[in-house]
Order: sequence, then C-alpha cells, then structure tokens
Amino acid sequence: MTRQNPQRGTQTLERTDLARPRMFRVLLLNDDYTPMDFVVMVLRRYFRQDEAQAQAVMLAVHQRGQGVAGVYTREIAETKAAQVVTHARQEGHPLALTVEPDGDA
Ligand code: TYC
Repeated sequence: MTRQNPQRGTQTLERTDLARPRMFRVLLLNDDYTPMDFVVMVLRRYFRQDEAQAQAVMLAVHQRGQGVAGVYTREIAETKAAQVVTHARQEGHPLALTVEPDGDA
C-alpha cells in the first residue's frame, strides 16, 4: 500500500511494504533438448530443492510446459534466472526461464 504525502506530493512506503516485499516466481519452461538430469541439477543447486522435489518439478515442467522453480524477491529471482541461463548455455542447452509476479503482488 502507498499513500500520497500531501506536503511534498511524493509517495511514501508504508511500513507494511518494507516488512513484506513483492515476491516473484521463477518459472522453468519446457523444451525438447535440455537433459532431464541437467534440469534436476539446476533445481537442486540453484533452487535448493532435494532430489525428490527436483524430480517432481522437472517432470511437471516436462509434462505441462512450465512450472515454478522458486519464489523470491525480484532481484534474487532475476539473478537466479540469469545464473541458470548462463550455466545452461555453457553446457549447450536451450533451457529458458521467466520471472513473473507471484499472485497479485
Ligand atoms: N523435455 C526435456 C526432455 O525431454 C526435459 C526438460 C524438463 C527440459 C524441464 C526443460 O524445463 C525443462 N529432455
């Protein structure tokens, strides 16, 4: 929530905004070429998932086209997505991710 500051005509952040930053989903997108093992490694290493969770998320993305790797503040979400793309390109994989607001936030 924001409110107008009548003295200066500027917007002031309420304390609740500082306590609860907007969150962003990092979405993994399916493709036909990135190896399943690479995607599982990504989910474990960059998104701190255990083996079972990583397998489940990878399979869901493979079957449904996309899925949530994790939810973070904007800068962390964008940094993780960029790190994963860099790693994937180094290995020659076309893996793609997007970052989108979580819920209505
Ligand atoms: N579809 C890929 C395959 O069959 C696996 C895959 C899963 C790729 C998830 C990307 O985000 C992805 N090797």
